[in-house]
Amino acid sequence: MSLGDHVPTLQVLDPGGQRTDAGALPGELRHLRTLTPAHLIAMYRIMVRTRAVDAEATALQRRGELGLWASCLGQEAAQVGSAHALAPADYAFPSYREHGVVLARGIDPAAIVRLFRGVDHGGWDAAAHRCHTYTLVVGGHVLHAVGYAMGAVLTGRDGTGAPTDEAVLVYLGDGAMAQGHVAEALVFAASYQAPVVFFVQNNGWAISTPTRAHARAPFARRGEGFAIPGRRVDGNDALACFAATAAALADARAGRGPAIVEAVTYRMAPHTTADDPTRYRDAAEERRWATRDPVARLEKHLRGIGAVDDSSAAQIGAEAAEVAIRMRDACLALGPPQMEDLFARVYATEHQQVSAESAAWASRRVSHGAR
Ligand SMILES: Cc1ncc(C[n+]2csc(CCOP(=O)(O)OP(=O)(O)O)c2C)c(N)n1
Ligand SMILES: [Mg+2]
Repeated sequence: MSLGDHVPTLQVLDPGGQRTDAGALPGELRHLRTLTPAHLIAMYRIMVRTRAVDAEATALQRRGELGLWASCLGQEAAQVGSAHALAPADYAFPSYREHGVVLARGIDPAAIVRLFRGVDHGGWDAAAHRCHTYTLVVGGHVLHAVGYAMGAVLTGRDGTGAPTDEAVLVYLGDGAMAQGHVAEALVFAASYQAPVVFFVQNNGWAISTPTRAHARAPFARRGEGFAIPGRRVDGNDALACFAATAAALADARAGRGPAIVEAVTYRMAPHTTADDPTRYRDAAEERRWATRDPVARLEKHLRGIGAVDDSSAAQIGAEAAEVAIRMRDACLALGPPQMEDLFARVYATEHQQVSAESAAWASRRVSHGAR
């Protein structure tokens, strides 16, 4: 028996950038009405920047300046559209390819490359930006996000015990949804009615494992047994991602508990720079998704409503290129990773296990004949 793939999908912009509002619920329409052309241009600007930063970081990795890079190419609408729904006091928990979310939170992209160069465990001040640092343990941060949301309710607004209206937005992938600890996170979120929205970017793949291999029903329905409502959206449509996330976050802030938003999108790039997708997926699939490009879709819409023209689009592109160049220059100004530093900065104070690992690394290094 199959639960099928038939759940309603919210699409606000069709691939040609025309407004359809297909499947929009009243709450979502209300949030869409709050968007001015200036909001849409702000979203578009961050999406274009994200793409430029992503391409530059990929080039830096190819030149040996970064150890690894996880591209978000094709997922800019899912990330920037949803992050646009965050209020300043809300808290975001990205996984490891949410560069669009990080930029939307006002974090300098030069901070992101610090992690991928191996000079930092994080790169930015999570509390100041209300955006947690990246987690590479798949789904590990989903428990942290739920715990944080439970804590926000327990300690109240600014720790005063007064009711809080802070919500948490946690980003996870289709593959992460198969992790046991993510199921535990759903149990706790539902039991405590924690103010947390699970934003699942279903990009079709968990490295080389296709989504269909481990998910027999849409992720929008995964919450049913936990009593967590779910919603599926076109993940290449920034406005659909905004509207569904804004409605879910508003419910969470109002004490109506957690929700799942499944954004159906596609990872246009390799899993990371260490991956070769030609070994496991079809070029025709990539070509099909290229016709649904999320940045082009929002741009078509903006041109259609007269909010962007050739000259302003070129200016936004030039600004994005400058941001990427500044990130490259900042990266090249960083020295090589210092392993001793990395061990020293795991905990604020010395820790027995880390000290043992540091000593083991040092003796291995000597046995390999390093300086
Ligand atoms: C606990 C754990 N298991 C395995 C891995 C190796 N790994 C890294 S990313 C990944 C796939 C994750 O896929 P998904 O959740 O769909 O996210 P995406 O990479 O597609 O954004 C795996 C298996 C890991 N980092 N952590
Ligand atoms: Mg995936």
